[in-house]
Amino acid sequence: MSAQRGNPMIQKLTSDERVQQLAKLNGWQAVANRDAIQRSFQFADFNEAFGFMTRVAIKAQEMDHHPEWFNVYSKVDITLSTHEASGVTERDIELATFIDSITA
Ligand code: H2B
Repeated sequence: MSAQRGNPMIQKLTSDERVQQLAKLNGWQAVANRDAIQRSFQFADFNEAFGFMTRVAIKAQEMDHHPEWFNVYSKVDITLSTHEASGVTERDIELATFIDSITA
């Protein structure tokens, strides 16, 4: 496998580590049938939802770690997984922690 630009190889969390880290987050759940975590957000309207998405996008670009997400009007569903590790890593936990911090 070729090296990824800028990103050192990263390891999936073990299932014990994943349980521990999920417990520190706010409302994130393991996805069924896939090594990923997800949370749904409900905002007052599209303006609030898209403002939130903009803040997450800026952080994601800084981290070079990007969410899978789905938006309809005031609802945003986010799934986090590290593609190059095919699973949840500390990068997903870091991004989820940031997302929690701006929606507290
Ligand atoms: N985002 C996520 N969620 N997982 C990755 O493995 C990933 C990414 N890899 N954003 C990054 C970009 C990689 O493609 C670039 C080349 O660093």
